[in-house]
Parts: sequence; C-alpha cells; structure tokens
Amino acid sequence: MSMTLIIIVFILVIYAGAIFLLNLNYPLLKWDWEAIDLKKIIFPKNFTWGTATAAHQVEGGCDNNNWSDWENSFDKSGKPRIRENQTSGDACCHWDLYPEDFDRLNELGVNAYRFSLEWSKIEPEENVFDRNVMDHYSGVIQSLIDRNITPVITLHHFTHPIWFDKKGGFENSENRSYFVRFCTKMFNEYSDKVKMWCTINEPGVFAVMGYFTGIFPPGKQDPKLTAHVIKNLLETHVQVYHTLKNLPNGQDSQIGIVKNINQFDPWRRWHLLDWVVSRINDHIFNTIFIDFFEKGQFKINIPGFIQTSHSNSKAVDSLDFFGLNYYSHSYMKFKPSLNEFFEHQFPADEIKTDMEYTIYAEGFYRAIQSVSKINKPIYITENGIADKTDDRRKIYIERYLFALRKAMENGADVKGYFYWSLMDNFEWAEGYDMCFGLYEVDFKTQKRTLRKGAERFKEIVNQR
Ligand code: IFM
Repeated sequence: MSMTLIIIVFILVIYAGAIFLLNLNYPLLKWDWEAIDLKKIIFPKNFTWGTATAAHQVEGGCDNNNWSDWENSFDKSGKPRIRENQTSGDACCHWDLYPEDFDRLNELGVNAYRFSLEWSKIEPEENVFDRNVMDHYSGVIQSLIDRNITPVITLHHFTHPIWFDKKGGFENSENRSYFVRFCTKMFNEYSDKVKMWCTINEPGVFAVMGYFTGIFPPGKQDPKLTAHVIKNLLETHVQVYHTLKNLPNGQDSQIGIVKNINQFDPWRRWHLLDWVVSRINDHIFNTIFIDFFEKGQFKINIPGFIQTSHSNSKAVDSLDFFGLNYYSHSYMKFKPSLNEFFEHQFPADEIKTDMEYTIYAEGFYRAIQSVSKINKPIYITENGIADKTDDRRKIYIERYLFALRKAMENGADVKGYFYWSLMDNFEWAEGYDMCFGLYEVDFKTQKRTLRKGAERFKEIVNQR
C-alpha cells in the first residue's frame, strides 16, 4: 500500500470515527406520532398553568424605549427594521383593557399570569420614577389576585428606557447598577403581593439578535461584543438575584432567569462541517448558559474567533427556578461563504409554523433534559405557536404537552407551564403578522376571540 493510500485510509477512519461519536452523543430524537395516543395528557393537580405576555408587545404606548426608536428607523439600505414598516403603536391596548383580559384567564382556567414591567414607563428619565405608572401596575397585580391568578413579573423583556440605551445599555458593565436599582425599587414596591420574579427574558436572544445578526436593536454585528453582552447579562442576573434575596420578602420569593433553549441539529448527519456549525451554535446559544448556572463558569471557546473565560461562584446559587422557553430546533447546513457559515434547512416530514421553524416537540423533551442538569425546579415560562390560520395549534399543543408530561414522568422537576401567548401581539421584527395568541385579536376593534385550536389547551388545563 502506498503512503498516500495509508494516509487517505487513516483520514477516512478518523472522519468516520468522529461522525460516529457525534451521532452517538447527540442523537436526533424522533417519535412516531401516529402511534402515540394524545388523548390522555394528564398533569398533576398542583401544576401551575399560565399564559405569558410582555409589556411592549401588548400594552401600547411604549414610545420611550430602545424598541420604539428602532421601530422608527431604517437600515443602511433604507429598509424598515420591522416587517412592512409596522410599529407597536397601541398594540393590544392591554394597558387599559387588562381587567377584561384577566377575565379571559379565568375563562381559560389558568391560575398564573407572566407579564413584564415596562421600565421606560416607570423610570422615563434617569432616577425619575413615575408614581402613577407604579400605581397602575399595583392595580394590575391586585386585579390578578382578585381573580385568583398568581402574578409573575419579568423585570427585563427586551426593552429598556432610551436614557439607559444611550449609556450603552448592557454593553457596559458599569450600567448594571441602573438595572439593579430599578429591580430593587420594583421588588420593594410589589414583593408583598408578587412571589415569583423573572430577572431577564432570553438573554441569548437579546444578545444574538441585537449584537450578532443585528435584527433587534441596537442592530450591531459584532461577535466579540455579543459574547460580552451575554456575560454582562448573566452577571447582571446574579447581582439582581442576590440583591433581591436580601431584601424584605426575598427569602419567600422565587427568583429565576428565563432562557430560550433551541436545539441545533446538523442537516446532514454524515457531514462534519454541518456538525461543526451546529455544535458552535449550541455552544453559544445553550451550553454557556447551562454551564454558568451549573458550574459557575462562563467559557466561550471558538478557536481563532472568540475565546473568553470567567468564573463566578455566586452563579450556581442564583436561581430558585429555571425559566425555560422552548419553541423548536434548527437544522444547520454549512455554507461555504465568507459572510455566513451556515443556512437553515426544513425537513419535509416536519410541520412548519408561521415563524421560520417547524413543530418539533421532541426537542422540548430534550431541552427539559438538558436544563435539568442545573438541578433547580423548572417552569416553562414560554411555549406556543404562530399559526394565523389556526390549523396547527391543536397539534402543537398536544404534542408539546405530551413531551412535557413525558419528561416529568421521567423525573424532570417541572412545576408549571405558561403558554405564549394569551393573545396575538407585536412580534418584534415580525410585527403583527405572527399570531401566537390563544385569543385572536382584531387590532382595528380590539376584539378578542378564543381560537378553536386553543380549546385543547383549555381542556388539558381543566382536566385537573
Ligand atoms: O414573542 C416572543 C417573546 O417576546 C420572547 N420569546 C419568544 C416569543 C415568540 O417569538
């Protein structure tokens, strides 16, 4: 055998071995849905059922934050930032209509509601707190309690005041103190009635979309800055957690972070470069967060690109619960281009949602398993489908709740589930075209109508 042949055989053996190990370690879970009985999905009696929203997406009148600026701006080529130049505007008028929206929570039979406080309305200028706005949120909380609905507050859900943004937002580590001050004030104000708090919603999405893809504000495309913002958000969470825990009511409050887990699977399971791009995405988007809370270590290791390492022993002790948002997975195909290294693919055997992803309930099971490593109680703080024609919502709800129940039966400590969303709302860069609501909203009349596909959610919730 010539030397060249030996080298070729050697490389092929190494390649095949690597692919074999990758397939073994990261199997693609697929269930035979035809053979699964989705009629019997029964949850424990004490399970928390809720729906979720966020201020900017539903309240209306959010005109003093990073997103209101963004909605009125254009990219370098003159293209609007939001699909068809839409703006959040009056959104669902939830600011005024919240009492009737909360009647809908009773109609659904849920017992919890996750919503966010709009920092830019509460502190419109640096260190100026608006008493009327704070009283408004007291009314919101009381209105939930009057209906036997547990209020769950999110302190940062993608938006913050323009004054904070102008200081560099979460790009600057020194700015953390402004957010900590806001959180402290909110906790002092509401923690006698609110016992569950989410610090930051989807730090990975916020950082990747704002600083890597540039689809969210501030529209930057800088991988190193993305890593820095992620680290800063995680450190901010730790600081907020420990600050609030030491305040009155801190010890009897549940405080956690909300993180979206998205699986990244290689499009061609035999192709090493598809594996490389999917593992890198998984590393940036999922693993660094899980490791931070499991081991207190923040480590990004993409040789020649980003390498950073930092540890904080307080991180392992900074969660009373882990808030998991899950929607889908992404099939990654390597792209030989200098600008983009990968593209997304959609298999024919998976049902597409209106967003750029498919229905993949098995990934919900995988996501729950992966965050179970952190060893904290889990709340599903978001899960839902954009389905304008309402012909996939029922199947989505059944499959995802089946996956959740299965994960619980296999030992996952999941305490509750919040459907995203109570009603159609402003879906960020997608504007109003993505209809995630259990209730359809007619944005001209503000009329809400329960969708047929949502009936299955109601049935499962009320099986208690
Ligand atoms: O609407 C968003 C929400 O604000 C954050 N999580 C994902 C949802 C659906 O895309």
